[in-house]
Amino acid sequence: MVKHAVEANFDGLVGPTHNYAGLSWGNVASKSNVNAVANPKEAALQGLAKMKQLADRGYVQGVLPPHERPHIPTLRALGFEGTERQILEAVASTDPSILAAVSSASAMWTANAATVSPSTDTADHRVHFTPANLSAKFHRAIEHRVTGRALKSIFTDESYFAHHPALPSVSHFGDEGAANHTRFCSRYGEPGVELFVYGQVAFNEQAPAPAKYPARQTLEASQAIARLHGLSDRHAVFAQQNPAAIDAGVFHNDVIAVGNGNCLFYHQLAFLDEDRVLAELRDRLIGAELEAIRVSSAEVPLGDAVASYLFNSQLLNTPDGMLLAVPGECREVASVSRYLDDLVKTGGPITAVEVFDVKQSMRNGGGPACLRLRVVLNHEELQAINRGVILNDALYDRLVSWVNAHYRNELSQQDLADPMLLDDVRKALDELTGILGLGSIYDFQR
Ligand code: SUG
Repeated sequence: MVKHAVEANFDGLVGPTHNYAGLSWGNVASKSNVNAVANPKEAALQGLAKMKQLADRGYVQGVLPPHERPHIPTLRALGFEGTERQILEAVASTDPSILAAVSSASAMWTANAATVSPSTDTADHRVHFTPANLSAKFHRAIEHRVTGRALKSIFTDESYFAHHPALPSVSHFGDEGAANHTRFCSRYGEPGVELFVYGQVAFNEQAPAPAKYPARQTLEASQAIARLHGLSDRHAVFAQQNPAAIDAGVFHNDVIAVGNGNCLFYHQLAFLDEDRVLAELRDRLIGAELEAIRVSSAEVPLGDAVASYLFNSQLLNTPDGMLLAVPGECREVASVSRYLDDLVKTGGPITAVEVFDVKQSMRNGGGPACLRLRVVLNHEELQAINRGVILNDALYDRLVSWVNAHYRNELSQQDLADPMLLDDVRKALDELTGILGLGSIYDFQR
């Protein structure tokens, strides 16, 4: 019997060290805002406001915690010695780029936290999680251990939830998680088809690949995740991202396509072999016809799609269709704003557009869809999770007060060496694990 299921969205709470370090070559916004002064408090409040707006509309909204940064254990592993204060002084004076990397609040982009397969798709009928190794970028490659701990402390019951370690952390198995993974289905509780999008084939140097920017995800990584999660061929489609799109700044598939239910909203330059992708999805989708909304370059040039993050929107079910939750920047780019006005008039599956202000995150190349990890859960699975992370009015109020008490209004690259920052972060995170009921997930708590 098909069970009723919902899509829960787990947003990353922006961390107290949110800053602009220009760490992500290939991510246009990250590079263009390097050294700008960030406002971590505003960033966290913007993220919480988005979560609250969606929770108020009745969506199940969860919270994933920020990570401990700067991460001293990583600095020790790199040979920095002495007290924590001495380590911070040394790395700031000799290797400020390393300090920036171990200080990034990048765990906020939880679309990269993991790949999640719902229980209706997997061989053992459990929900499967694999934290992404994020091996393409040093500052992100240090996320997966704590991400794994956080996921395990939320999805604890092994009779419902299966947790895999991240894939081997090398470029051959570069994995960026749900940002390159979209699930289609007729209803959430029905078996679905999972689309894995990769940037290059690691074990074939002749295969097409981008020339300018790195492809972060490999086919081999995507296949490994599908194997680990016990997905049969009927439940998986693999598609290569268009290398030209990666070279234009589309570093994850979720910068050029988004799907929900039976709907795929995508740019014509998203996939290397568009016709095959659509045919395979149509073939494997059970109980519904695929609704493919193709945006042409004539309607929205690729550069405008990247600048506005049109496709980094959340696509959510509503009682009478689907809501596209877009970043504010979409209203600042003429072609995109015009496109959105027309979109809701077409009579297609997307019936509403709502704007969300996540500007602080956008300056690092993270839109609304980057900030959330989707987890489809049936009623029993939803009951089984740690409910302390599910946003309600009381938790929202508590988190807003917590941010106001602990976060700074300004953070520059120079501030990262301030030993007080590390103390403040740990104090805040210790309190947060209590608020969310997560137990001891951070290295400093162990
Ligand atoms: O990995 N930016 C992130 C943005 C991730 C967006 N996620 C999705 N598309 N799902 C990245 O490039 C920039 C950090 C800096 O430059 O300070 C950064 O890591």
